[in-house]
Amino acid sequence: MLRFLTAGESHGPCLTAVIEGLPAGLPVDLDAINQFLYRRRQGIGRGKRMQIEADTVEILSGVRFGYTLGSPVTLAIHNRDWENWQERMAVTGQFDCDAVTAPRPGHADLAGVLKYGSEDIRDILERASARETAARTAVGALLSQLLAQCGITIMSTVSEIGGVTVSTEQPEDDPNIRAVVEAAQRRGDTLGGVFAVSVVGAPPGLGSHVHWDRRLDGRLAGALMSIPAIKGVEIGAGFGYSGIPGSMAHDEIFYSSAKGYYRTTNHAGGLEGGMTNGADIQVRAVMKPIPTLMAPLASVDIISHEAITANTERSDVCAVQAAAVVGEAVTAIVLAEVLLEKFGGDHINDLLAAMKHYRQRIAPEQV
Ligand code: EPS
Repeated sequence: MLRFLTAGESHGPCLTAVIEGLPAGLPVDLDAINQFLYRRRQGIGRGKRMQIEADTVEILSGVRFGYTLGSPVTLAIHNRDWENWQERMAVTGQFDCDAVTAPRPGHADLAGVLKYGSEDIRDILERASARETAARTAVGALLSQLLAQCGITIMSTVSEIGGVTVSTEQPEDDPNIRAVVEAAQRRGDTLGGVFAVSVVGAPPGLGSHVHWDRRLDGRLAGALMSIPAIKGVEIGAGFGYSGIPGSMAHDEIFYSSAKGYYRTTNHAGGLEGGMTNGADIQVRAVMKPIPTLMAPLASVDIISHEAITANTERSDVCAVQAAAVVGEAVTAIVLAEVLLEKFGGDHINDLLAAMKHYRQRIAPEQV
């Protein structure tokens, strides 16, 4: 069983992740993990924090001479900004700074202080911050290396920001997107958007129909919805299914000895009955606009209950391009989980041999 935990506050000393259940013998490419993290820092509308941080990973356990040992892998990303927050985020000593008391609509602030009994919203926002996704991205980056060994690759694209369609020719630096994000910034506003994640090369039969919590569509949707600010996920034709009859909705099945079973459409987004069906997995997610507005919305002070405006602090105007990279990472995590559930193996070669055996069983003509 593959499992992992992340820890760390946004302005604390370090973000960490511990991954348990990785097979031994997996070559680890640290530069590729750092490149994944670099991509997460990019995008139109990212804030000043991303210029401060380098987001490079230190591996503290589980890897020797470039290969996993099968023991827990600990990843650490040191927060460079910690230097500027040591007094406000000290582990020991007495509280001696201004408390944050103006909750932001849309953030974890209000529900968090009520639930955890705090009079300083910082106790909540530090962990609620999307900074945590740096740790999850590092985990996903490592697990995508496991998937690559098994012939599975994951990609993402951003299709829409602030209601504007992203150009397919210049997706990273579309001038129309830059204009709409800069206009939002001038207004003190923020923007959300839509991204898509696709998985190529997954064999049929990952996940299972036999029990609800083994259905891969549910697990993928849950993973994507757990990225801060994600408010909707769809698989394949998704909400579009509402407008088409069954005769047009489902992907007819064909067979040839060269290709095996194949489809000419992929409305299902690669998932049927909670399992991969061998087609590309296609998932889309919508991110709401970031709740930290420089022209803040109405709120209520959590101590005095007087009407005030919400807390403002350094943040992003838009982070949809970063969220797409995180979407790739969480998808890699879930795919690695179901891959290891199906094929297991304490050494990477056991995993590869089990996959080969399975492919021979289900498609003897094609192997
Ligand atoms: C983020 C780091 C944060 C924000 C952003 C994501 O840095 P800071 O709060 O120091 O500016 O840029 O967090 C949020 C949008 C949020 O709502 O918390 C990161 O590393 O991705």
